[in-house]
Amino acid sequence: KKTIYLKDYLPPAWLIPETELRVTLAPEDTQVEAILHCKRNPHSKEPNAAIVLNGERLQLERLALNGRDLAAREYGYAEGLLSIPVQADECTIASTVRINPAANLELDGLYRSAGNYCTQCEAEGFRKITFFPDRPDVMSVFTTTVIGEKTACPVLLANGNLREQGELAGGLHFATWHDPFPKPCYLFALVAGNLVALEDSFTTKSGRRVALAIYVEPRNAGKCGHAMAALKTAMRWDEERFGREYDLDNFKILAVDDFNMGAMENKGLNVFNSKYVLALPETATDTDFDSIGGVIAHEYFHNWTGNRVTCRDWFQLSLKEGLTVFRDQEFSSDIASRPVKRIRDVNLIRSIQFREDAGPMAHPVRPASFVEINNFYTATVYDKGAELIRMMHTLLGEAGFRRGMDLYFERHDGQAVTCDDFVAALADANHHDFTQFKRWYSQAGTPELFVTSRYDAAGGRLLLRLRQSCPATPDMAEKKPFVIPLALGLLARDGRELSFSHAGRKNPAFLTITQKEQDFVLDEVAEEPVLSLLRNFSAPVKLHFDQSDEELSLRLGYDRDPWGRWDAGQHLALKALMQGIEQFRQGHQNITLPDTLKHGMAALLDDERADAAFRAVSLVLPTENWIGQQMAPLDPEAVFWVRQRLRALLGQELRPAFLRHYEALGKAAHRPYVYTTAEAGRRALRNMCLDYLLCCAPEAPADADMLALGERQYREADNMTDGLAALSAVVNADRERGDALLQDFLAKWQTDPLVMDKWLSLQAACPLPGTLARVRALLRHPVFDLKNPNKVRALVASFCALNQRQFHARDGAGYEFLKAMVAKIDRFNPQIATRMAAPFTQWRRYDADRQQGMRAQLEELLQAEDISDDLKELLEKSLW
Ligand code: HT7
Ligand code: ZN
Repeated sequence: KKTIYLKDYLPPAWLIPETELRVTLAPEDTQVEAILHCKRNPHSKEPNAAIVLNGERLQLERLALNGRDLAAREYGYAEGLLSIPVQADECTIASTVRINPAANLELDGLYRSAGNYCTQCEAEGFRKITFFPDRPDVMSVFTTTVIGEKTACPVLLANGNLREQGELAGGLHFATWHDPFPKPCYLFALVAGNLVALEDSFTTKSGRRVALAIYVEPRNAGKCGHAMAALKTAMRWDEERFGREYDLDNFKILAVDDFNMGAMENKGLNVFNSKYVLALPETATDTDFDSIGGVIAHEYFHNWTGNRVTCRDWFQLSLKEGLTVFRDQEFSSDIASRPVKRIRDVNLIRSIQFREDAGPMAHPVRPASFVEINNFYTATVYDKGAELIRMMHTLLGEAGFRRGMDLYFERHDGQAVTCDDFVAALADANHHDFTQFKRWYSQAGTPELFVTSRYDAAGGRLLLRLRQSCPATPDMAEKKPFVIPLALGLLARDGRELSFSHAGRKNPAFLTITQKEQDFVLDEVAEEPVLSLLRNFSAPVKLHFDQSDEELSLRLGYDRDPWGRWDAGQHLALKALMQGIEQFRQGHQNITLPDTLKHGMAALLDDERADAAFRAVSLVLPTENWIGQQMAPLDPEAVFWVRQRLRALLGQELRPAFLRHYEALGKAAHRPYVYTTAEAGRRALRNMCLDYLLCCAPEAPADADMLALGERQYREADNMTDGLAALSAVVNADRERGDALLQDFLAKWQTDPLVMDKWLSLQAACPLPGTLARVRALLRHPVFDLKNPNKVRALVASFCALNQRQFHARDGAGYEFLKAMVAKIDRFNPQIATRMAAPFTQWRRYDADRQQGMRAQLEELLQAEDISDDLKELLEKSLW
C-alpha cells in the first residue's frame, strides 16, 4: 500500500446523490445488490474521468450500467478499484456481490457477533460490503432493504426511518429503511439478529418525539438503563449548550461484544462495544458508569459534529473527533465534577499523547500523510485535537466560541469540510485572526515552555521571561512558534489570590504567547507572589518552571484553580520520585518519604473543603508513563520500584489518617449502591485509602491486618466498584490471598464476559513476580478468546502497557510474548494487532539491552510473510 498525501487531494470526479441497497443475509453467503445513481461532479478537475469504485473481498456477480449488464472487458478491476468508463454526465450503476460475514474476523465491514449481524464502516469498511466511492466527501441518501430469516433475525435495522416491512417467501422477512440525510458511506450501518430492545422516547425542544431504542442480546436485557438515561441527558445538553436538536424519528443503539474500538456514530444507528452500554451495580464499576455516559454522549454528539457536517478527507479526522471529544468533555464536566474531569483528561494527554508526540509515530493533529488511516485514530487526533478546540474556546470565551460554532453549522450543514473551514468559522464570527494558531494543526511534537520570573519590589512589578521550543519530529525538524494561551494567577504567601494588571487590564485570565522568546510585565503586584501557571492546563505544553517544595505545597493547599492544586501535588511528588530514582540507580534502597510530600498529602486527605472525588484523584502519584518521560534512558524497574516504595511509605506513615477516613466514608455510604457523582466520589476516596493501606514496598510482605481489611471489603461489597477495588488491592499485595479471591470471583462471574475482562486485566497488571507465566496460562483459559478484542485488550494490553515492570523484564520474555501475540492476531485482525504492538514503538527510550530486545522483535515481525499494511506502517516507522 502506498503513502497518500493531503497535498494530493482532488475532489471526487463523480457524486452519488442516491444509493439503494438490498442486502439478503446468510452467514457465509450474503448477497448485496446496490444501485448507485451517479452524477459528474461540476467541481471535479477531471472532466472525462471514469467512475472509480472501491471494493475489497467482494465476489462480483453482476455489474450493469444504465440497466445493461457489462462484460468483463467493459470495466477494469485491479488492486481494490473498479473502474467503469462512462461518456454521459449521469448514469446508474447496479452491482450484485457476495460476501462472507462469518469469515470476517477483522470486524470491519459486515460481520457476525454472537450470531447477530452488524457493520463497521469507518474508516474504509464499506468497500468490504459493496462497490462504492469509499471516501467521506461523497455523500449519498441511502435506502436500505434488509432481508433475513424470520427465526434467526427477527430484528432488521439500518440507518434512518422505517419505510416498509413485511414477509417474504421461504421464512424470510424484510425491512426497508430510508435515511433522508446525505451521508458518507462510513456512516452506513446495518444490524440484524435476535435482539431485544429497551425502548424510550425523547421530545426535542421544538416538540418532536424521537423513539429511542437500545438493542442487546436477550441475556443482556435489563442492563441498559444507565445508557438510556445518559443518552437522554446528552440529547438535552446538546440542545441547551449548543442549540443542536436531533433530526430523525428514531435513534437506535446496538451493543455487541466483538468490536475493535469503543463505539461508532453511524447515522441514527450507533453500534457500541457492549463495555460502553451494559451496566448494573453488581457488574460495572463507577468508572464504567462514568465512561458509558461519556461514550454515549460522544457518539450522540457526532450527529452534528461528524454526521451533519462531516470530513472532506481522512486527514481532517480531528475535525470531527477533536471537536466531539471537546464536546463530550464539556458534557461530563457540566454534569459531574469539572476539575476531576480535567485532571483525568490531562493525565491522559501527559501519559499517552505526549509520549506519542515524542515517538516514531508522531504526527500533527491534521496529518500530512499516511499509509493506513486506521493507524491514525490516535490520542493526537482525538485528545490533542480536543485541546486545540479548548485553546480556541479560551481565546474566544464561551460566547464567542458559541457564535463561531453557530456559524460553522450555518455554513456547512450537509457538507464535507476541512479543519481550515472550522477555524475560519470561529475566526469570522469573532473577527479573530487564527492564522498563526493553525500551526497547531500542522506541526507535531509537544511544545516546551521555559519560564523564569523576577519580582521588582520597588515597582510592584513581576517580570516574566518566556521561551518556547518544540522538539524535531520524524516529519519536521524546525517548528515555528505556536500561539500559547498561558492562564495564570498569583498567590500571596498566605494563600490568598493576589490581584495584578497587565497592559492596562485587571487580572486577565491568560497571557497570549506568540513569540519564541517573549517578556511580560505584570503590574500592581503588591508582594512577591507564588505563581500558578498554565491554570486548568490552558495549553498542551510541557511547562518548565522551577518552584521550591514550599511554593508547591502552598499551591497544593491553596491554589484557587483546582487543576493547579493537583498539578502542584504532582510536581511535588515528581521531585521526590526523581530523587528516589537517582538514589535507587546508585544502589540505595532505603528511599525515604520527604516531609513536604507527606504533609501535603495528609492535608489534602483531610481537606473537607474539597470534594471526595477531587481528593481521591489528587492522592494518586504521577503515572509510571509520566515519570518515565522525565528519564533518559528510561529504567522501568527503577520507576516502578521507587513509585511503589513511596506509595507504601505514604500508606504506612499516614495509616491512622487513611484508616480514619476509610471507616468514616464507609459509615457515610449510601446503601444500597446508587451511582451519583457524590457517592462515586465517596467510594473513590475510600478505595484510595484502602489501596494505600494495602500497598507494600516491592518484595515486602503485606500487612496481615490490612489484608484482612481488604478481604472483608471484598466479601461485604454490594457493588462491583467496592468489590473490584478490594480484589485488586489484595491481588497486588499477596499472591496466595489474592488467588483465593480470584477463584471466588471467577466462580461468581464466569458467565459474564465484561466482568471476566476485569478478572483477566487485574491478573495481567499484577506487578508481583510470575505474572507472565500466568498470562500465558490464561491464554488457554475457557473465558479467554483471542478473536475478541476486549479479551485481547484485557489480557495482552494490560500486561504490556500497564505492567511495565514485568513487560520490560531483563530476560526479554515480555518482548517475546508480545511479538508472538502480535504476529498471531495480525493474521485475522490487523487493527487490533497494530494497536497491541504500540509499546514496541517506544524502544529508543530504553537502555541498550532493552533497545536491542525490542528492536529484534520489531525486525522479526517485519520479516514475516504477509503482514498487514497496518502493522507494516507501524514497524517501518518505528525502525526508521
Ligand atoms: N468514529 C469512531 C471511530 C471508530 C473506528 C475507527 C476505525 C476502526 C474501527 C472503529 N470503530 C469506531 C468512533 C468515535 O470516535 O466516535
Ligand atoms: Zn468520535
